[in-house]
Formats: sequence, structure tokens, C-alpha cells
Amino acid sequence: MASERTIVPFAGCFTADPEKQTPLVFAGLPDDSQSSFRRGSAQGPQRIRLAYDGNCYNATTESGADLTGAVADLGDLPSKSTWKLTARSYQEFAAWLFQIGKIPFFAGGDHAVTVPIIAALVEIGEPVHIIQIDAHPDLYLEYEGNRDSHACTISRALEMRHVASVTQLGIRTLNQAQMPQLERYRKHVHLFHARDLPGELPLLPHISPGAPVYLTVDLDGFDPAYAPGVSHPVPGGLTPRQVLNFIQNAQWKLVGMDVVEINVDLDVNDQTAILAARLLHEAMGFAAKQFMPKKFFNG
Ligand SMILES: [Mn+2]
Repeated sequence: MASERTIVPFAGCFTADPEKQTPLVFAGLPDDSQSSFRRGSAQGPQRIRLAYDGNCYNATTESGADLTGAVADLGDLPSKSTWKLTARSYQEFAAWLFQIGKIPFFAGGDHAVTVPIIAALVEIGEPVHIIQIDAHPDLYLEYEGNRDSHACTISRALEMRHVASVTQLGIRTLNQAQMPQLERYRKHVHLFHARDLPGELPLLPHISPGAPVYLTVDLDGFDPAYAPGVSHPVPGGLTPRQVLNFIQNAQWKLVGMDVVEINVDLDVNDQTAILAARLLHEAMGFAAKQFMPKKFFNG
């Protein structure tokens, strides 16, 4: 169960009342133990909350959803003594949220936190499409002997039978070591290099309108000009505008989302934390628009 509840308002969207009857919930997964290089994402959830705090942001999304008090903040799930135990607690927590019909939004943490959340998606009861914004395919079978590394996230996801497909957007670090996995799962993986995405992000014909989608955003998918606070910056990435338009124009059903891999030590003026919060906010608005048009919308 989550702890350390916060009353940080997150642009007025958050309520600290966990009993609030809203499908939209937020929780932090502050674990960076599976990072291969730099640590720093464990402070991500709280920095993302704080970055979007106060009266300088408003609760209405670009598409007009007024999310005032519409998001229950369930706090941060503390890390356990081992990653295996932490992952189990994340999976059980997420499974419970899916069982009771919530649409959870998570802030990491490194990209390893996504694996137990995707495992919990089995509770949705039908195959779920994964859409990944990332510079990296995360398709190592194992990395430095560690199958739980954040470099292996998509390999682990593809082993799950309830994962219908994985769409990777913004990739610019595919290497030979990951090619065997890409070949093995070629029917399930749709990889788009950043170099091939100069404008609007692609329509995804393999995902039917209304199909369930889980969105996982590694902040290094963005160009470092927009997201300097990441452990593995790779120039030549996506823009916030591309990704926001992609989310807002989607025809699928969003069942959950995470934003991971912020490195708070490298962030500049909270630029990356604000971007992370904005992505969550707009995606919450998309979910609200899809499921609760009368209750949560202006006009
Ligand atoms: Mn990455």
C-alpha cells in the first residue's frame, strides 16, 4: 500500500483523499536500483509533483478538461530490501488498481518499474498494446548479467502473453546486441526511429480504435534540449509538441501510463520535471475526456 501521501496540488488536479471516487489515480514508484549507469530517478515522483505545483499552472488541459481535484494522489510506494520484493509490491498494487477500475498514472523511478506494472495489466482481461516513447529499445535479453535491468524492460514485457504489441517511438540507439530480440518478436514490435519521425507521430493501424493501450514514457525519448534531466541523454529526439499531439489525437483507450527515468541531479530549472508533469496532466485529460465527459469538462 502506498504511503507518504502528499498534499502538493499538482496544478490543482490532485486530491490527497484516496477515497475520492475518481478513476484517475497517481502514484510514485521511486526506485532506481536497476539503473545501469547513473542513479537519480528515485527522487523523480516528488520532484514531478513539486515542479507542477502552485498557482502558476492551471488544472485545465489543452483539450479543455478541468481536472480540479479529479486525481487521487496515492503517494509513493517505498522500495523494499530487494528489487524482487519491490517489483512484487508494485505489481500487487497495480493489479488492485486495475481490478477496481482505476486508470493509474505512475512516475518513476527507472524504466525497470514498468515491468511489474505491465505484468499487472493481465487484470484488464484482454490483450493490451504498449506504446513506448524512448531513445532506447530496451530490448537487451539481459544487461551485464541482469535480466531486471532497465535496459531489458521491453524484453520482459514481450514475454507476457497479454501484451498484444509494443510500439516504440523515438528510438535512436538500436544496436546489434538487441537485434535478435527484435527479430524474435518482429510480429509484435513496431519500432520507429526518431530520424523517421520529423513531424506528426504516426497513426498506428495495428491498434484498433478503442483498444486498450498502456503508455510508457522514458523521458530520454525527448530531445535533451527539452529534457536535460535524464541519465542517458541522446540528441536528436522527439519534441513535447509531437508527443502531446499524439496523446491528444489518439483513438485508443488509455488504461494507464508511466513517466520514468528523470534524473533530478541533471535537470535544469526543473525543465524535465515540468515536462513529465505536463505529459501526465494531458494524458489524464485524455482519459477523462474518454470516460467522463460530463463530469470533468468545461462547457
Ligand atoms: Mn531510454
